[in-house]
Amino acid sequence: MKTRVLAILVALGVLGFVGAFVWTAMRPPAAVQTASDGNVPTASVSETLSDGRLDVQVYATGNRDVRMDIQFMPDADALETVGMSPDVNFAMVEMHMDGFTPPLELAEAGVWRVNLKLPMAGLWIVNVGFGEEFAEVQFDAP
Ligand SMILES: [Cu+2]
Repeated sequence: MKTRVLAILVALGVLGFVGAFVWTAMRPPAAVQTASDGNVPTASVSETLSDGRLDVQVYATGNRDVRMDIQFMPDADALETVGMSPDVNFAMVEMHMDGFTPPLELAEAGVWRVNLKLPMAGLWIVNVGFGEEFAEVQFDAP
């Protein structure tokens, strides 16, 4: 009698164990967020400069295409940066290759956008700032 109860318990245990595996295999996969869909930044950086706060988001959307959003929120007493566009420079990491400055598109006051195709896929570094002060972020561009 005791053996039979034990056998049933073992059988139930095995059933639960197998069931958990089957459930894992069959349930719908969790949504995977990838940087390449253009909604989640590939890289971003926020820097507090002496005149305000600078936020940069880089979206490497594949095929060497890159979009970059820049926001600058000047402090109330900002003097230097009023009406200025940030300086932007792209360069490759660990490569002796000339950097370049892409054209900036002014979306609204303090908001700029960059759209470009990089000359090469790989690890890039971008500087965004005003004069001596800048934010720097690295990203991998497929
Ligand atoms: Cu290169």
